[in-house]
Amino acid sequence: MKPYTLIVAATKTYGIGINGGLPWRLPKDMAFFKHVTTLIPKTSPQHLQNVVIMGRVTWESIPAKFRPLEGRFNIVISRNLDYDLQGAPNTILVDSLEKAVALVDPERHGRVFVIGGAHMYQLAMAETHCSHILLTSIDSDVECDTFFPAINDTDFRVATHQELEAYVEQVVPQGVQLHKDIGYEFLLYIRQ
Ligand code: FOL
Repeated sequence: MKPYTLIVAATKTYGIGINGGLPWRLPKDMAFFKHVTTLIPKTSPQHLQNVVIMGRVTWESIPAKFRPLEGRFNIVISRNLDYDLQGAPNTILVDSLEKAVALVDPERHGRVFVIGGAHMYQLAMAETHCSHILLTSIDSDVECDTFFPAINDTDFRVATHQELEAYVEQVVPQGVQLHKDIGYEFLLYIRQ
C-alpha cells in the first residue's frame, strides 16, 4: 500500500472546524494546501495526478465552486454508498478508508493526501502508512467543535524547515506568519 500524508490546519488545541466549515480564512494557507496537494514531485512522471481522500462531511464543507478539487483525483468516504455526488467528475465514492487507499493506482496517481475531517484524520493517523503530517499550526483561540487527533511525538518527529521545503519543492515562509490578527506556522511531521 502507498504511504499517505495528512494535511490539516489546526489550533494549538487541535481545533479544525466549526459549524461544518473552517473557523478562519487564511488565503496563504489555502494557497499552500492547493499547491501541495496538486504538485507532482519533479522526479515523478508529470502525467500523474495526486489523490485527495476525504470524509463526506469534508466534501460537503468545500464550497460547491471548488468541488471536486481540480487537478486532483477526489475520493469521498461515506458508509452510505447511495450518497449523491451530483455527477462530480474525477470523483468516486467508497465506504472505507481501506478501500480508498486500495484504489490508488501507482500508474495514474502520485501523492496521496487525507484532507479530513476529524474522523478520517483519526483513522488515517493510526496507520503506519501515514508517513507525513503537514500541519499549519494556528495561534488562535477561535471556538471549534471539531478536533484533530493529538500528534504523538513517539510516532512522529518535527521535520526541519529544510525537510519541509524539500517535501513541498517550494520556498515556505519560516516561523510564525500573520494574517490580520491570526498567527500561523507551516510544519511538517515525519513518522519515525
Ligand atoms: N489543510 C490546510 N493546511 N489548510 C486547510 O484549510 C485545509 N482544509 C482542509 C483540509 N486540509 C487543510 C479541508 N477543507 C478547500 C476548502 C475547504 C477545505 C479544503 C479545501 C478548497 O476550496 N480548496 C480549493 C482552493 C480554494 C481557494 O482558492 O480559496 C483548492 O483548489 O484546493
